[in-house]
Order: sequence, then C-alpha cells, then structure tokens
Amino acid sequence: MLIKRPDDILPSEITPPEVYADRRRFLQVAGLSAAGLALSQPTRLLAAQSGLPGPIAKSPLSTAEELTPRKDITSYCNFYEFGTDKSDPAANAGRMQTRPWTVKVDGLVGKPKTFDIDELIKLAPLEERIYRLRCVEAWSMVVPWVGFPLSALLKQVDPLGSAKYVEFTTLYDPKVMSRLPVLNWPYKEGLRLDEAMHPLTLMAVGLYGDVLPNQNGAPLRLVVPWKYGFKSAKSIVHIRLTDKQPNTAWNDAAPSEYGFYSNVNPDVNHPRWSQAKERRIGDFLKRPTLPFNGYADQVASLYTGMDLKKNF
Ligand SMILES: Nc1nc2c(c(=O)[nH]1)N[C@H]1C(S)=C(S)[C@@H](COP(=O)(O)O)O[C@H]1N2
Ligand SMILES: [Mo]
Repeated sequence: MLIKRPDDILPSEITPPEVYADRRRFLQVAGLSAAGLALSQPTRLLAAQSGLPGPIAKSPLSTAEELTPRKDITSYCNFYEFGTDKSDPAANAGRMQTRPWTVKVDGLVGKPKTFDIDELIKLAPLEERIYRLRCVEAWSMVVPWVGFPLSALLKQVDPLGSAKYVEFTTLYDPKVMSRLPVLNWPYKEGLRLDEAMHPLTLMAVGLYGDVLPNQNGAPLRLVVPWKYGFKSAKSIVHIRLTDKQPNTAWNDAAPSEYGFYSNVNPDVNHPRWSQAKERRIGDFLKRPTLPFNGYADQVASLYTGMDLKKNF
C-alpha cells in the first residue's frame, strides 16, 4: 500500500546512511521511539518528479491506511475563494498563478524574512507523509502529502521568547477569486506556537509525489493532522508570529461553531451535527471518529489541564 506507483520508486533504493541518521535525529527531537516507529515501515525514496526537488523520503509518521484516490483528493475540495461547491476549486483554481510566489515570515522573530517559494521548498528534505484528513463536515480522506515540518521553517527566523502563536494568511486575489463575502478574505488560520513546532505539523508542497494542484492549496499549505481540515490554510503568503491568539476565518464567521483549537473530537459535536462518526470518501458506511483524529498518543499532552469542551 505504501508503494502506490511502483514506477515512481528508484530501482536501486536503499536508505542512504545520512537519511537514516537524519530520521533518527528527527525521532529523537520528536521524543518518539525510533524502535517503535522507524522499524515499522520501510524507508523508501520516491524518485524526484518534474516539479519537486528530490529525493523524497518516506516518513515513518505515515498511516498505513488505504490511500484515497488522487482523483477524489483533487476533485472533492474546499477552497471557498474559488466557490463553495466541492467541484468548484478544481474547475476554477487553475486561474491562480503560483509563480512567482513569496511567503513573508515576520512578527515576533529575530530574523524576519521573505522567502521565494522555490527557496522554501529546498529548505528542508522533502518527505512523503500519509495523513488522515478529517473535515468538520464529517468526511475524511487519507492523503499522501509531500512536505517538510513547519518547525524547519520557523527555526530559520528565530522565534522570540515572547512569540506564543502563529498566524497564517492566504492569498486573496479578487481578479481570480470570489468577490462574494462568504468569509472575511483573506482566509486566516492560527496555531499555538507549540502546535506549530510539533513534528507532525507539516507544510505541504506536494501530493502523490508531485507538486500540489492549485485546488489543494499550491504552492504551500498547512497540514495539521489532529485538527479539522479547515485549519489547513491553502496558498499561504504570510506567516506572522504573535503574542496574541490570532483571529481565524472560520472563528470570525461563526464563533459558536468553529473554535480556535478545532482539535478533532468525537465527544464535542458541532452545534448542528454530530462529530462522533465520519464517512471516509469512497466508503458507504461511516466509521467512528478517533480523538485527535487518531494522533492522541503524539499530541494529547499539548492540552494537559485544558477543558477541550470549552476550548473546542
Ligand atoms: N484558503 C483556504 N484554505 C482552506 C479552505 C478554504 O476555503 N480556503 N478550506 C479548508 C477546509 S474546510 C478543508 S476541509 C481543507 C480541504 O483541503 P483539500 O481540499 O485539499 O482536501 O482545506 C482548508 N483550507
Ligand atoms: Mo473542512
């Protein structure tokens, strides 16, 4: 299952020692057991695709569940700037130009910087991370992202001790995007700094071994696998570190329905529907939703002592 397209795999793939050493270091930083994770899956390298610098290491943090077909991931999308129907982003997001593209990183940092996207993509080794994505609308997918940990980017700008939160702002270009005030444009999202630095938090630049399609948030999107899908801000242009909890597009739109944390929680229902179960795209029957979308072992400790019914 891990090898979705065998023709993408290099014929001579053996884990180079430096990749293995990096991975061990990564696991140590993550506080995860190398024995438990690193040995559970083979580390294979995908061949570099035309649009992404290679090689792309297979992450031990991937789920082994069956992948959602690429066609579904790229045609059943939420990207309200391009329309509110699931099929609208695939039809309309092609109008967005993703080069040249810069991402400004500033706020409470020692070394603010504006990155060119192609420089950013080479900043840390790319990994394939297969994660569950659980939408607040109670459907889910399994997505083979390609990206790098957000922490690698944040370390480049030296967060100050006073930084407590990270705000993400995405592109708003009314020439190619909706002018309807569906949400307060530009779309914004936010994380606490420790959530942003968590090793599971990914900046995705690719999907299925190739560059991100526009409708999935090219050229750069956030992926936070233990939170509802709407936290995954697409087509990011600005990242700002701050000492105050940032506003977010969905919290602004409906504060009683969408909180700042938005951790996947089967025990806290959306005011208008249950969150206890989800329908995996392609399945007929629903399956139970897991606390923190199945990532509780890695992330529950971030919320020790917090009332997650109040901080939903
Ligand atoms: N800029 C922007 N980012 C966004 C959204 C959006 O409307 N605009 N929708 C969010 C929601 S609700 C979900 S579920 C995911 C969907 O990602 P996908 O379409 O790649 O599956 O993107 C999130 N990121
Ligand atoms: Mo969503």
